[in-house]
Amino acid sequence: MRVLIKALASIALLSAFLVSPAALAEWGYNLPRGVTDISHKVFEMHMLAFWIMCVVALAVFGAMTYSIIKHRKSKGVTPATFHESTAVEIVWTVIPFIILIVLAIPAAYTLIEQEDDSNSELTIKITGYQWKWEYEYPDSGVSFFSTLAEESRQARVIGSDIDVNTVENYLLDVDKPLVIPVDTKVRFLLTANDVIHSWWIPDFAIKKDAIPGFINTMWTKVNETGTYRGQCTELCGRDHGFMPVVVEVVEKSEFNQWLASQIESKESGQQLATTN
Ligand SMILES: [Cu+2]
Repeated sequence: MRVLIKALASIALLSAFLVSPAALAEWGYNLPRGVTDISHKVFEMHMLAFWIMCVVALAVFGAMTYSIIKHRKSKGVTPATFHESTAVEIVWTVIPFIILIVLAIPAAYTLIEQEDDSNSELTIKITGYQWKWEYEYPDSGVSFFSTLAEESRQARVIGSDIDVNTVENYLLDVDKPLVIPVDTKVRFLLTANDVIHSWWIPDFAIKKDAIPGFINTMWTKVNETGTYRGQCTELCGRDHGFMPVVVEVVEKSEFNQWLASQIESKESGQQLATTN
């Protein structure tokens, strides 16, 4: 009876997984599909590995369950006494080898592509601080800090009496997001000013450590405009959970306007400083 209950529970669990990838993605437990070609490739590789694992699990646990039920002692089955089987050993070496090759080929191609930041159209320098990000557009001299949004900041204080569930994008919102143009290959130069941080946007499938004294590079080319959110993913001290990453992806013309306005406000600020 117990075996039957266990078998039924396993079937129920498996059928929950045997739904389409789209439904899985909507469910919220799966890897996000993302909005870049790289993120799509990462998602497809993840699904390929997932289905291979499902087949392997089904075959292994199926054979195991069948053997346990069919050859149980209470039925008077006596154990086999053979030892070693070259045929079986060849089969269970060759099958995993083939699976590894099938997984390694797309993984190698995607890894190489992920690291290739050549021919980028825009460069942005990202610096991690305890506990905020600085974004710099070296070609235009624009730079600013991006810190936790005021609503989240107030709600996180102990004794604030603000229900965090009422705060939209709690701990995932900033005062000034990074702005990048859509359909443009953007290269990021990543470093930190104090301890190691890590810059991550799940929808772009990019995440890299920001290390003091080192410049790491990564790149993205986003296919859809929108607001994308991520977090610092390297435990960097007391307020590690309070330095989110927000990226605004806008049309190219809108981006140029935004950049021009940033340059303008920077210049007027400088003028104010000299006249005073
Ligand atoms: Cu950090």
